[in-house]
Amino acid sequence: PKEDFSGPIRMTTSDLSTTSPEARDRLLKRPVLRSDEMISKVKPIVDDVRARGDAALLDFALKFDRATLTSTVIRPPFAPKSMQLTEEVKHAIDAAYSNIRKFHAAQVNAEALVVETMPGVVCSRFSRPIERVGLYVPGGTAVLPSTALMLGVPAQVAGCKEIVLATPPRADGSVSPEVMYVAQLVGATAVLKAGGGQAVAAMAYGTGTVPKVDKIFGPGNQWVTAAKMLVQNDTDALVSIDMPAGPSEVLVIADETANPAFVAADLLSQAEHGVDSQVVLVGVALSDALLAAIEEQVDQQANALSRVTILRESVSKSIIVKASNLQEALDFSNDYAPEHLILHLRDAPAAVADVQNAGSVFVGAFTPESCGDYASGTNHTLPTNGYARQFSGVNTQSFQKHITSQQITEAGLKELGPIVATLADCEGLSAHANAVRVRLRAGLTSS
Ligand code: HSO
Ligand code: ZN
Repeated sequence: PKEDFSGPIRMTTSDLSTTSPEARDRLLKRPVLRSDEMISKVKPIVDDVRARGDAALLDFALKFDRATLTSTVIRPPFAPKSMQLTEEVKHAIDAAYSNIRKFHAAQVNAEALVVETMPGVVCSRFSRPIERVGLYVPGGTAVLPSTALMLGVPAQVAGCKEIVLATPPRADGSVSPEVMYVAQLVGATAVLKAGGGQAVAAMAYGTGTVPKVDKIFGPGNQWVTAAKMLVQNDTDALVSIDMPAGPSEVLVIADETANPAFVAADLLSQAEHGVDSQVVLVGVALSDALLAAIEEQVDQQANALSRVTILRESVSKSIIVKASNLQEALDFSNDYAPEHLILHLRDAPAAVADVQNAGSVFVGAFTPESCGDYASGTNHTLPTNGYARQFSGVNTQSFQKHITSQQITEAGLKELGPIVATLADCEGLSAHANAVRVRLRAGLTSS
């Protein structure tokens, strides 16, 4: 059947007061991602890059990006011509960089944590940068210099030595000047002109020209996600990834004080990312009039936006959930665990205390998600698909690892040693007990 492109652009409404627990569970679900299928599709690409290295990358650039490349890696210093921007764009990127840097620099754990757990027993924890990181910056329907900032800035402030920024080349073989400019700002040590699974494979295993990395970050389409999952499970690659990625989402909680135009604009800004974007509005005891005004705004604004075709599809799959009070709305949101949570509430700051699961929270009428997406300072690489229950968004510590250490004095060992020896005896591990007792005996005779 032909799709109807004339009707209003609207979401589907459910009322929690008349929704069964099973139906509520369905509202909380995201569409199923066929990850096994994607992994088997991307595997030949990953294997090919692993086997043939740069030659495979050049072939894939031609096949998938329609770009004829002679080399895949650009090393700094980058040609000024490749980073040419208008003053306005440069100023905007610089301002975003400055805010993101301030917020992420504050997250560097420069000071070691030192705790004397018993007299003479000192435990500490200190951090070190992950030495080599790979940042995937998607290409496709939009250039995403903002993603280059969100991944590059924490890598830079954490002190990573090798920063490989991968992005699909344009058909003329170049990388957008915005992304090149950011690559330079964040101190990228290599720009890899490759996209999809081939970029992930090149960074995971390394090629003749692409440095092998220790951890791969960044959002991407299903190919990128599947390739990240694949290489993460390959002990030969010895590489980790930031988090499982899925389609972008927002959940907006609005009460009667909400401005319908603001609410609609926030829903649409997330819905424009792709046809699979998830957009949820939870209304707190909203009047029919306000609900109708929001729906009217969604339709009106959507029709005036450039990505209306995408919006028509993503909005039609999105939902409005009616809650009778704020607690019910927050419970629903915590169960959904949205990537982004926007609070259009009479007292939005007070509601934050009850947020248990969310990637990032946008508090109050004048805090659009767009600001966090680009320039307020927080990171926009966030857990989707309900993973906000157990994952944090990308942050500076994602680019560090923590090492613990301990130092025990002879007096400290006199206290702690017998405890350890007893526990080792319990486990029947006499060499462990012996490592303590041999010292305690030596200590006794020497003193
Ligand atoms: N909202 C996206 C990030 C982004 N928005 C990039 C605009 N550019 C993450 O869910
Ligand atoms: Zn966005």
